[in-house]
Amino acid sequence: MRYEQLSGRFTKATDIAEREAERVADAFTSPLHEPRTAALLGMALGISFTACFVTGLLSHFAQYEPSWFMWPTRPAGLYRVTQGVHVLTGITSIPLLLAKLWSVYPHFLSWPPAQSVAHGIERLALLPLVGGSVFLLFSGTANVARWYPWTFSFPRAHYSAALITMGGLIMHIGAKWSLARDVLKTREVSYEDSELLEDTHARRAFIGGVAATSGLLFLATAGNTIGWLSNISGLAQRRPKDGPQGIPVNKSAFGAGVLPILSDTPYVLVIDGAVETPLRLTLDDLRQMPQRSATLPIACVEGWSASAQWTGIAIRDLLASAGSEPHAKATVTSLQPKGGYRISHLNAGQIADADTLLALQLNGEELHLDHGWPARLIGPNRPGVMQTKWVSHIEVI
Ligand code: HEM
Ligand code: HEM
Ligand SMILES: Nc1nc2c(c(=O)[nH]1)N[C@H]1C(S)=C(S)[C@@H](COP(=O)(O)O)O[C@H]1N2
Ligand SMILES: [Mo]
Repeated sequence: MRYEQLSGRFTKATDIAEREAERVADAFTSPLHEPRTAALLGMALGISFTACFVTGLLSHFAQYEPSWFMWPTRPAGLYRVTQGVHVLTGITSIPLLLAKLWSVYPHFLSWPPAQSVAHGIERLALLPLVGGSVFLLFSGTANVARWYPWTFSFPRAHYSAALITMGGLIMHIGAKWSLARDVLKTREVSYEDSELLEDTHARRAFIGGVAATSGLLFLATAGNTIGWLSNISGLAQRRPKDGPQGIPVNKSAFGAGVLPILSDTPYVLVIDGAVETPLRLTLDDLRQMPQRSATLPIACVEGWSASAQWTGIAIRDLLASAGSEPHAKATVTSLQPKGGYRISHLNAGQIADADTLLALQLNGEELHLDHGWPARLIGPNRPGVMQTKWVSHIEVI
């Protein structure tokens, strides 16, 4: 009844949408299951998933640079912002997705599942959309909580799921756009009709509750990267000031297995590859070279970040002293014997930037072992995973 009053005002909704609406009207005894609720939550999800997708793609390109693209070094804090936004929009989407699925679940019970070929295709696209959304939010949350209940490569699976989900989302928007527009532009409050007014209040309370839950999740996680929120951010996995020398530690020297190596063999840095004179430099050699300081954040892919002052030798000076070409690239390797993060790459722009450092000091002190003593890479606008610690080898390409 109520539903018919509303749907009577649809003028531009497609036939399918209208028939579908009539057919399931009986199942929808609550205003929370009406298309207006689904459309409002859908709009919010459309915005948050697009923000997640764009920032996720940036993270992908920063780490796996295609040949036609060079990830820039400026602004120095860009990745800190984009990856912080990625994790925060992802986490705040969880209540939106749950509410949306709850709002539309009577559709899942409708029979037959499709009324026409077009409707069947539209509904098939829900599989990648819903499956992909659940997978993205689950795998992302587990990853930042450092719980890895899988054996596949997280970035690869998460990346593929993002492409599949966005494909499904585009089809879904195509299918629901006109219905969403119609229900959202209808004036919903009718002061003459008390039943309709009650529904409006119920829906507003529901949407308000979902928004408040998302807001709480935001506050509970944003302290990962916003220092003054860290005291109330109960779910933040890292606090910007917690850790040796005031910076969190991702992988400790013990965990990386570098302690025996550092204590058994004297440290040397090897610079070779496309250079005129391969170099072997001791820690004293490095300390005697011209030093430079820069204030740069560590911005982890997991969304936490913290800024510090780093002092060391500009990579470009280091490579120039070995006689490398100005537009070279380089591969940087850690003493760490195994693990995915022991190697990282520097593109030509990163080498050219004077603030890309082989750092020996953090906030005015010799690096802590856990922050990569004796020498670590730190550069502007680089994802944390690429700020390699315990650097022992630079190969110029
Ligand atoms: C992650 C994003 C989204 C997910 C997972 C999602 C999921 C769903 C599902 C499963 C349905 C039920 C469809 C059926 O069974 O036939 C649905 C319906 C709907 N969605 Fe979305 N949706 C999303 C985003 C959007 C967006 C961006 C819009 C805005 C255009 C939107 C508007 C709608 C509308 C209007 C309905 C129809 C509700 C009804 O007839 O009761 N959705 N959505
Ligand atoms: C709770 C939600 C989410 C969290 C916590 C999360 C977390 C993460 C993390 C930690 C990474 C870095 C992976 C790495 O390089 O090791 C990542 C990458 C990425 N995310 Fe998410 N994510 C979430 C939701 C989403 C959603 C909804 C999308 C797309 C719509 C998405 C798309 C991507 C993409 C494309 C990447 C790049 C993967 C790559 O490096 O190849 N994420 N995400
Ligand atoms: N050799 C090595 N370097 C590494 C890592 C690692 O596991 N091994 N972790 C990286 C990651 S994921 C981050 S976020 C930064 C964190 O630096 P920090 O521990 O000094 O804060 O170090 C990076 N450098
Ligand atoms: Mo990281």
